[in-house]
Amino acid sequence: MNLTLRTALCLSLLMPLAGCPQGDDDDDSTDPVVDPCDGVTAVSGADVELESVGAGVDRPVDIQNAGDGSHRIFVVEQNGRIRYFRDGDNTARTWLDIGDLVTNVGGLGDETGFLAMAFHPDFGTNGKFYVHYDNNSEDTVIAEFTVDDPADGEPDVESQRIILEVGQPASNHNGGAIHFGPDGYLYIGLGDGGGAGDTFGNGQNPDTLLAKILRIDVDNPSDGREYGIPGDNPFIGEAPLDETYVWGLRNPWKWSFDRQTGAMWIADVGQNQLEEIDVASAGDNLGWPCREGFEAYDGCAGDFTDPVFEYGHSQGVSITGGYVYRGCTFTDLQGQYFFSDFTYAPSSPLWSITATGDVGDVWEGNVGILVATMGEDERGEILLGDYAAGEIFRMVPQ
Ligand SMILES: [Ca+2]
Repeated sequence: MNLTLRTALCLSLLMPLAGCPQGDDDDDSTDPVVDPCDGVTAVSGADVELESVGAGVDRPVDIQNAGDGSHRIFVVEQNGRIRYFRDGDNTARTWLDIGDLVTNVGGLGDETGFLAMAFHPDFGTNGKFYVHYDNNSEDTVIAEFTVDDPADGEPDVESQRIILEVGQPASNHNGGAIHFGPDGYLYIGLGDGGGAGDTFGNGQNPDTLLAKILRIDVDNPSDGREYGIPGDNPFIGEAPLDETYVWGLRNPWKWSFDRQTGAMWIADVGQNQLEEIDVASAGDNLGWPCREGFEAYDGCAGDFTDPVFEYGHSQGVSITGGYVYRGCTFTDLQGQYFFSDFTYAPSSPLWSITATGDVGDVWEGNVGILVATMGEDERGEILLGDYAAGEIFRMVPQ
């Protein structure tokens, strides 16, 4: 399971080092009381290996932290539960079970079920978190739950407030990850609805919530909806749907924000040939199905934003997007985007690229597990979930 560090990454000036490994160059006026890197030994030039956080979870498809200082690691199980590991304790505990609300998941490769969760930025005080699942009709649901005692309690299933429902024409390409941005808005990634080659014509259709990253305000419902529209969303007054933030996606199973820069990194799962990584901004059209990766797919025309990276199906089959490393431990991995692919062959990859898609001086390793999701702990250390074995791992120095 050990990986080989090929060479250390020299950071460009565009991606300054996170403050935490050095510990003294943050803006003190906005620092939390406790430095999250206190007690962590930073290393440079170390090889990476994976260390088990805990096992005994079933089909992990999302890994999140609550950002509340508890250092708990929460795991979404595809069949409808949220489990968690307490800091330093490898016992998987059940936190929420919404299996009755979530469609029954079939065999390997089934894209339905409980897909993702996101903690409200004020979870520590308001106990609110958000989930993305496919209901018993296999339609998309985004819902809010509340736990009365965020530090120690368990949420009540009855606390559900459904925020958004979107009809799904097929069982695949349901999207996945949801995250709060640094602006406090909730972003939701949805796929093109399914089939193959954009069967339902949603990729370039501005009049559907599918095939997009949506941006909504869950704290201020308005206009008869369970959410509000941020006033600076890019298509207000232009496109039919004010929720649209980025469009032209095929299936953004995993995407994330760089916790330092706020950049949006999207891993868009490909059709039969190419997997792509995009760094997207408000209003970007990523081109599906006119384009896939840097190449023409349907060949239709438009004003499209190119990805930063693509790879072919000789190297993987379905990209599992990850996170830009901003942890406390590896000083020389700062700013690298780590990702994987849902396959064992030709390897079970853990790869990284730089912010500009450079693969010259980055990690490339075979971790030997089936990675459907990655995550970050509260310190920004990168986590990986083994879908097949139900175990969660952390990247640590060898
Ligand atoms: Ca679908």
